[in-house]
Amino acid sequence: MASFYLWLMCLCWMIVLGHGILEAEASHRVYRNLASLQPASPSQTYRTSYHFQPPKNWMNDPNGPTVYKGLYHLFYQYNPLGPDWGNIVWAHSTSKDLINWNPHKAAIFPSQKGDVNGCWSGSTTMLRGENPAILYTGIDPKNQQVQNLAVPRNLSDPYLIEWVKSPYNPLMTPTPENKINSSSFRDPTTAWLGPDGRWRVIVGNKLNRRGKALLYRSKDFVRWTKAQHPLYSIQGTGMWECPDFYPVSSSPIGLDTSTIGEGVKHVLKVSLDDTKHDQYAIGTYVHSKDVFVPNAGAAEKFSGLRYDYGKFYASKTFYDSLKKRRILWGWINESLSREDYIAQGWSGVQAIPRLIWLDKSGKQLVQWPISEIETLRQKKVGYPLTLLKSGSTLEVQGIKAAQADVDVSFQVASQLEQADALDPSWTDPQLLCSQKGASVRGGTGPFGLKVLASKDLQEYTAVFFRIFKARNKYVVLMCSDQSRSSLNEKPDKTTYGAFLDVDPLHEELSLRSLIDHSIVESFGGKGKACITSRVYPTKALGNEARLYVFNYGKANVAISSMNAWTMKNASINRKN
Ligand code: DQQ
Repeated sequence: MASFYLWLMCLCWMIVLGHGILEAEASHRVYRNLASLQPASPSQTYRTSYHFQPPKNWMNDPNGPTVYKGLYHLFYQYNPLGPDWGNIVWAHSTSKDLINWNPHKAAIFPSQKGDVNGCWSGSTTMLRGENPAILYTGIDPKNQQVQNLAVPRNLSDPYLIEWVKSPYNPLMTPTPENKINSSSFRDPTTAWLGPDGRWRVIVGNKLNRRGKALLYRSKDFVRWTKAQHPLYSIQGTGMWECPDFYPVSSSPIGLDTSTIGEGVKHVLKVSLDDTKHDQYAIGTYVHSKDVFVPNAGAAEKFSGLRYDYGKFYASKTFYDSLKKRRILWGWINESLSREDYIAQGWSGVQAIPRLIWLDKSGKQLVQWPISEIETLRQKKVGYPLTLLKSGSTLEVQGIKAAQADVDVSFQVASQLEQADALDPSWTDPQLLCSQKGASVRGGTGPFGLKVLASKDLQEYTAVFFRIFKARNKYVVLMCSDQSRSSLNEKPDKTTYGAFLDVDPLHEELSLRSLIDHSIVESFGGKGKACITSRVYPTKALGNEARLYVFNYGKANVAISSMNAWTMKNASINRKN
């Protein structure tokens, strides 16, 4: 503890002496003078009520999520000194249910040569005997990115409060011989154990414009050797941050990271620094050659598959051995200007943890909020089969609309002849959604929800579907239109969109949205496409927020079922 505070004091001293901007080679630009600015008290206007966030200051990537002795652990990139990126440590919280969290002191903070300039992202691996070990990126005295190891001081402590760093750190370093660019070498994954008894881990990297997942192997988790070839790489994709590599099967039952065998596919996810998108490919892990071979057509630029088509970055999965499932965490950044989030006194929220598995088509992943979130459901309103006539808007009354969980299903099979034709050049769903927002009338659609809406509908975020007729099938577009989400002009209001692999002729179209004051996490087609929006209403705040279901298409649409719940507050990182 004493050394932590000593380090904090040193940092303050460095910050007082330093002025202006220091370029960091990650995706964050360091404004030394801003990184330690704190408003008198953090603003609560846009704080969430059941999403994970610290009481104040800056948070980015989720780090090293795991479960140990019945307790869930989440570490995260955190600036203890202010609401902007800088001074990064691994903050730490634990939970019994992944919903309510208790804060602890920082688990990993600069204390060695190998991390004196920062403790960046990494992952936890369960070594034999269920002993956790963390590999993370340290920034050394020369500002080089190196990989370090930390292990718990006391394995009998389920809270894993104290972490001890390996005296052999750094374990993986950039050298002229290994041709690793020292400013593009970071974010080790959870390691997996091969049939030959050696551990494997990948580290994000780029060489010129080629993004790479560098592969390392080790017998003892301490001495690591770089493989001749990367696990996978793609020309022209830029830096691969926070890679993730894990097995999946087409069942929500998850697989431990080292699982290989019949019927098992592998997922390679990378966080593309250039676009701030978390993209993934599904394929085969050929363990005899230690390479990842994407499914046909899935390779080039990850063929556009994303975990979430809104704000969701630097994500990480872990295998929950308690409940035999794979869980995904992801960081939701602010859409405010730097000036405004600094004035707010905090920045960044974590998305609700999601169950993740392979769709039965084998072509994509499916995500769904963990079932524990349903324990926060309070007052419920339900609607029976309802006809939503063309041009109608219906208010969902009786719940607290600023903090809600809503699940609605639409039937449109009998109304598809009115669907507009899809122009073959409309291949970019985000662009299509921005051109055809919620106020653009179509044949079948737009229909869906207006959330965080003001009573006069001057403000709302519209999450909706629109159906097009292609040559021999119907195409479903899912949009989150933020153009009217706030009367404040300053926040970024980019509209997001995704194509949804659901056949509206034979299937219902479902939409679930988790609404939490300034966050809307939406799951279309039972989790086949997810869109997270960060919004800042000025009127639709607290009890003034409303929820509507609407249909602005020419065709009538049937609501086959709709349930909505008020969500109660979770207890998140409150000081005891
Ligand atoms: N954030 C970390 C890096 C990572 C980036 C630094 C992704 O390790 O590459 O805070 O957001």
